[in-house]
Amino acid sequence: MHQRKVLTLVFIRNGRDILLGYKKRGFGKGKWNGFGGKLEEGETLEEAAKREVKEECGLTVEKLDKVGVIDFEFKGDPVILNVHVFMTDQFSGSVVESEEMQPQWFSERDIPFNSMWADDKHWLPSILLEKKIKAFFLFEDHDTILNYNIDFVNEVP
Ligand code: 6U4
Repeated sequence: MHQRKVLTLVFIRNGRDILLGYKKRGFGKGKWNGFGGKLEEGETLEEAAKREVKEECGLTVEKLDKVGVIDFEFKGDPVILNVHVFMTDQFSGSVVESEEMQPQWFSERDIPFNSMWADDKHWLPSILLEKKIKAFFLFEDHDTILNYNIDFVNEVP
């Protein structure tokens, strides 16, 4: 039987720029990623997503758009990561480096896909075009995708 671990992942955009964080520790260390993590006791997905954004890059976000849900399975691992992806262009405060993340704005034309999770290049461009997705990725190891599926949906489940 598979266990599911629910996680959030938030992308913040400002016009044609997108904020990514260079992960300094933990899962995905050494990669550029959106902001997010596990839910704390009693939190909704949105509350958890907002808290993680604040903790990891210093910004306060109000309205989050639900843009995707992605299940990640690692071959031989019973834990499925159930990642809820959000996007927003409404934020306040200033960007601050945290212990976990070094944030940096990137032009949408210059997203460092080679230094991100291998799945990101398959779906992040669609999200930036305001499409919504429901996807599944099976990884062999942290760098290799064995197979995947992406469905475009009107509403993220
Ligand atoms: P702590 O609290 O330190 O144990 P940490 O190891 O930093 O947590 P976690 O679990 O809080 O990580 O968050 C992992 C983050 O990585 C979440 O925002 C989801 C995201 N993530 C996981 N797999 C991903 C993938 N394949 N592609 C991607 N983001 C992914 O773009």
